[in-house]
Amino acid sequence: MWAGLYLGWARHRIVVSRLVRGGARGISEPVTYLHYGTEVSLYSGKTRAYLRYKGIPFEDRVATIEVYRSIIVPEVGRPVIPVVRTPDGELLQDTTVIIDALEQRFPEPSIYPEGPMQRLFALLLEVYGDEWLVMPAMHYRWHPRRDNLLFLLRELGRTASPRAPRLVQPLLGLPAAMFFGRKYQAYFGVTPRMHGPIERSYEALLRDLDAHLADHAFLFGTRPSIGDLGLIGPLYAHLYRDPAPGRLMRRIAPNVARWVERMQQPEPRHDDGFLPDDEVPETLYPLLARMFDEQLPILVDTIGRVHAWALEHPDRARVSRIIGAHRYQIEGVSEERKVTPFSQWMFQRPLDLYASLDDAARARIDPVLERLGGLAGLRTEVPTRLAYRDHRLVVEGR
Ligand SMILES: N[C@@H](CCC(=O)N[C@@H](CS)C(=O)NCC(=O)O)C(=O)O
Repeated sequence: MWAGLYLGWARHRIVVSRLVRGGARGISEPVTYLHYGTEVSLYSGKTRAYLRYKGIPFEDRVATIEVYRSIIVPEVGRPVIPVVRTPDGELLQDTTVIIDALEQRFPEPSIYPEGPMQRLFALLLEVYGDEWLVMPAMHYRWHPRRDNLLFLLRELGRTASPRAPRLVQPLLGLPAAMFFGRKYQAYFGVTPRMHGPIERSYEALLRDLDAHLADHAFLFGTRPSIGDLGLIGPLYAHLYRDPAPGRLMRRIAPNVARWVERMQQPEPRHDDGFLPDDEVPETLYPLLARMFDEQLPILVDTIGRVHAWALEHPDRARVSRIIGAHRYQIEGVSEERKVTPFSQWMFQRPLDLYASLDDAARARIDPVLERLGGLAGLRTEVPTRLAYRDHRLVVEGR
């Protein structure tokens, strides 16, 4: 169905040409952004897909041990990827911050739909991808060890020390494998009892998304949105690219696999923008209902926990990465996971949009939210707002 759509790349190229400035002697020099990340990293897949779709000239730089030591840790304050260096030397971190900073510089074509319903659902699906689907991503990466481990050790070793002999690289990948392979279990509460529920939920999600993508190139039409970018993080590096989950995706959700390829390797294609009249296809409803059922209670609880934490720590501006634990539930089975204030900061984006809607928009959107189980959650007040400042999560106003 999409074979006829590969036309009209010119719009993207206009953006690129705006970047070409005259040099000191009148010679044009391309201005390049540097993207520090790696193919195996979940969040790097989000920013790389964004940079490619927008046609922003950038260079992918592998986040080697040396890059962490000399650039990321000194400037960001902790080892985290992806980061983007702008041509004027600024270092941006956090995928949402990176995307929003670049949207200001390259507004067209925007990845934020204008229509309030599409925009709200796109922001919700960004939170879902970034902050929830990381659970199946980690599970399917580290649990099927026999299928994935050698591939991962090679990839992690190649990233850490690209110049080391190839035979030695898997050994050099071990520290990262031990760090990530263990850390996520307690962090997200992915204990053995949750393996079945997480797999059932993820496979149902794949089938739902596959049905949607049989009729649409992206979530909201012929252009990727911030929602697509949220989903591509977990659905690329881990769930498409790692051997075991990659086979699963290609087998039960081939349209999702093709969407991953479209997201990661955008080619000149026809871009009619988002669907007209702020339409959200009903084929997306099961995804939203699943998010509301599994993640929304955790997001709402996080808001209460953050407020209590802020009251207990009146002198602290910087918020801890983890502030206790709470229980979550998937497919009727519950487990404990860490409370991560960062998720609140992401959730504030759709909450703020919802709070700003006029009566006409609410009259249209509320019945859909009600039907899908999200209305009460989206009416949550945020007594302690969080901000992301200088690469740190802080209490707003402190
Ligand atoms: N919310 C952040 C998350 C970045 C992140 O967690 N990146 C991973 C790699 S994909 C990482 O560097 N983790 C190191 C850590 O969490 O200590 C973003 O969107 O950039």
